[in-house]
Amino acid sequence: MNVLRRLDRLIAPTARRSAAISTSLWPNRWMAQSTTSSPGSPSTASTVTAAEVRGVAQILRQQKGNLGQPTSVSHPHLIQPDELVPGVELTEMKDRRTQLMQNIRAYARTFGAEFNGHSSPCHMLVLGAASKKYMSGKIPYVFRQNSDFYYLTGCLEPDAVLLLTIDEAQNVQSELFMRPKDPHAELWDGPRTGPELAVPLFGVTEAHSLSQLEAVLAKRAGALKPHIWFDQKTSDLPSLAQNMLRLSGDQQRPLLPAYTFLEAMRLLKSRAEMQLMRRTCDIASRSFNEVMAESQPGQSEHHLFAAIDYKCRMRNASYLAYPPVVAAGHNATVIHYVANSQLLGPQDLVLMDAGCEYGGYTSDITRTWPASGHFTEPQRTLYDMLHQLQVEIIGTVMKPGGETLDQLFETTCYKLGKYLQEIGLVGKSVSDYKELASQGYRFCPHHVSHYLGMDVHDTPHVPRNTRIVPGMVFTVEPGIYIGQDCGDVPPEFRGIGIRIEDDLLINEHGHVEVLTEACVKDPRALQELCQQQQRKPGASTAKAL
Ligand SMILES: [Mn+2]
Repeated sequence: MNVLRRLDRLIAPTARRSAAISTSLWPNRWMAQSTTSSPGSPSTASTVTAAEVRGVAQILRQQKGNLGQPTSVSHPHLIQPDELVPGVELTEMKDRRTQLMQNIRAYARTFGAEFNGHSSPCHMLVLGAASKKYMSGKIPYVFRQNSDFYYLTGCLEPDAVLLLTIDEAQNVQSELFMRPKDPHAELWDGPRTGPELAVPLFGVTEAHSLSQLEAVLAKRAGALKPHIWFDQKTSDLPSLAQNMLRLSGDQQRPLLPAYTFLEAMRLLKSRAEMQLMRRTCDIASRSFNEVMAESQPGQSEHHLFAAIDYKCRMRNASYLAYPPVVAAGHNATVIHYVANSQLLGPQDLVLMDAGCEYGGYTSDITRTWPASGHFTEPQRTLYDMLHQLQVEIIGTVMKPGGETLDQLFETTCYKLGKYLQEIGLVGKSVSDYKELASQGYRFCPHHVSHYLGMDVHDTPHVPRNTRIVPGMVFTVEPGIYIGQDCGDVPPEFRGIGIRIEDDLLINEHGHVEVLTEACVKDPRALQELCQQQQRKPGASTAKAL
């Protein structure tokens, strides 16, 4: 889309719209939920009894190493005694399932006696796990669980299915459909939890073998006559989608999309999730510092990719959260550069955009630094300007001009245009707010923020004009990219790309926490850090890390 038109669309409405009205674009269901859920507050609807916890602990001891995923008994270095998965207790998983179904029911009730042409007070939600994906033949990609499925179950097995129901009396039942135990398959791929142990491990009401899926779905639907919620488009399991279409036809009920309810819950992090976000951001921050300190001209972008991956994993991250951008010199002007195969030149800036995943939660950092440890004059001018801008934007969060992510973006575009004018990259005659903002957008043609959580671009359907409230985590990532062919910019600035990206949490007290604060970005501190390697004896000849 034309840059100006896009800006026009973005700026004109948000500037006029008050924060209270801006959220009206999001369906009513979001408003209803955002007022009922309270981030960071202790759970009130816990349904796990002490006897249950003791029962689970005993089963885990008996089944040590024989379940389909790590537990506190098999992996005490990763999972605490009360936790189902790293950082999250079973009781929280159960509460999420209950909350989701209550939210759906509350939403439907706002329509009165009839919802979607039916008067049933019952609801059924079906959600599939991710399936295994293959590179070629029998060679699998690394398995990553579907984020929604993991959020609601903590279950790490592929192909499983979750069924949630809420009846007239508001009883929430949860059922899991699991791959059955299979000695031959388990010999190759490792143990499966199986339906029997899924009940105590995941705290569900019932569990079945996957082969019973169709029969059980039909039975529950027949008994409850519920509204049926299923996200067909994002389902990874073709057979489940077929089952659901059949069920929808048999029951004469449309399949209703549930993703907005899940995203509204995932948008606001619980205390446990806040801790996981702090952890994943800290791992990536410290790893970044080491990579920056060790980098030097002559190395390959590829080496820095390997280094950040290695350092994050050594701090117990599962893997990098996305293919990183490691871009030296003018490669940094390509926003999604992922070739990562060029050598670092002596005068190059290096832009690295990388993050890791810890306990299912992602970090997302960008830093730009001089490979040699010394900025050139034009590099330093642009870096100082962008650094100052980024710090100011962080300071604007939850204040006028920063009450939503879109407002942060608008403020960024305007300030960037203004600062570029001050250093002579934008003509002195420009004084109009909109024109300055469009000049800023020309040099930074991407949004300055996205929500962050289990996914890197988390809760993507939550509008970015939603008011920023406690529990939210998002990035602040202004950049400046000047192509080599940018004829109207002084030659010394051409071919420079810089981005500085931090991850922010609004904690339960309403304070802004910069989760990636440990990652060096101050220009003076950055130069000092990057000169460390150069000072070491024998550092004049570049070596691989
Ligand atoms: Mn980002």
